[in-house]
Amino acid sequence: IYKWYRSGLNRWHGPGSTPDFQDIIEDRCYNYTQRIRPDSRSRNCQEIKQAFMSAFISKDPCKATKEDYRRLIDLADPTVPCNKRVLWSKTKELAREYAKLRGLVTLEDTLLGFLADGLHWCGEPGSPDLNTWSCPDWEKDCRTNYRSVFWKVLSERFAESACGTVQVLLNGSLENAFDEMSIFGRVEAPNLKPMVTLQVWLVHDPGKPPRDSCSGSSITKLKSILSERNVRFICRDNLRTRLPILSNIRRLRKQPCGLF
Ligand code: N1C
Repeated sequence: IYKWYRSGLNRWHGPGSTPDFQDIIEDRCYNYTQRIRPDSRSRNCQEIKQAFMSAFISKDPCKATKEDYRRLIDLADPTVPCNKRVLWSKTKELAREYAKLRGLVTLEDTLLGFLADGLHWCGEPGSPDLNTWSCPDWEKDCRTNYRSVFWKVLSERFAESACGTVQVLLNGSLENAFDEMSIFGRVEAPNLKPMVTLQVWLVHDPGKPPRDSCSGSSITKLKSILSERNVRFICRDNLRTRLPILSNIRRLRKQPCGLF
């Protein structure tokens, strides 16, 4: 019976739920609401944790819907300013450093983004527990898994409610800095509001020659998606910085032509 049980829980190709998921959510929630953003102190962390758990516990891990997260999102709707948003694709650490230095915000600066950052979670029909053996992988198992749907819903809301100038850091050390299949490509860029300006920063590793540029085909594709939506577009490339961890951020900040 144990063997059967284990093989059932082990059938997905992605990492299993993060151990102590519930405790991490709770700790992060108190940390965020009391220390990081004390203006959000009125949020009820117990209720938020319960809403998160009941979104996916005992459910088929491949049948996540937006609806499943509705209650959680209602409880923790972000209040970050609409004109200070930073998006990213394959440049997460750098984007966060950049946002911090410029007083801007990424999705991980909102309560829900902060709670779920770097975690994995999924349940199992008929079980009150998280599956810590494996969770569905986006490519190999199913796209409608609870983690993907979560980031999709959050990213969509973050992008569609943005205003003014939105910045995005893309990775110019890749062949296609703009990846149509990424969350930025599928969800965020196509949901920006007309009249928003998207400022693209194409950054690349100083140790390597850039592989993509503002005039390359992937960025041209992005430009056309945006122009259909009446989103204004500015692109700057040849910005050298270490990816993904930025060790020389302070030095770059002092350079007049650098990203900072
Ligand atoms: O698929 P991506 O990047 O283009 O998604 C990034 C894009 C950002 O602008 C964020 O606003 O979408 C948002 N976002 C997150 O904030 C986030 N935090 C953690 C999307 N995904 C996020 N994750 C996880 O990293 C999630 O599991 C997702 O699949 C990856 C995104 O990686 P990417 O391809 O570099």
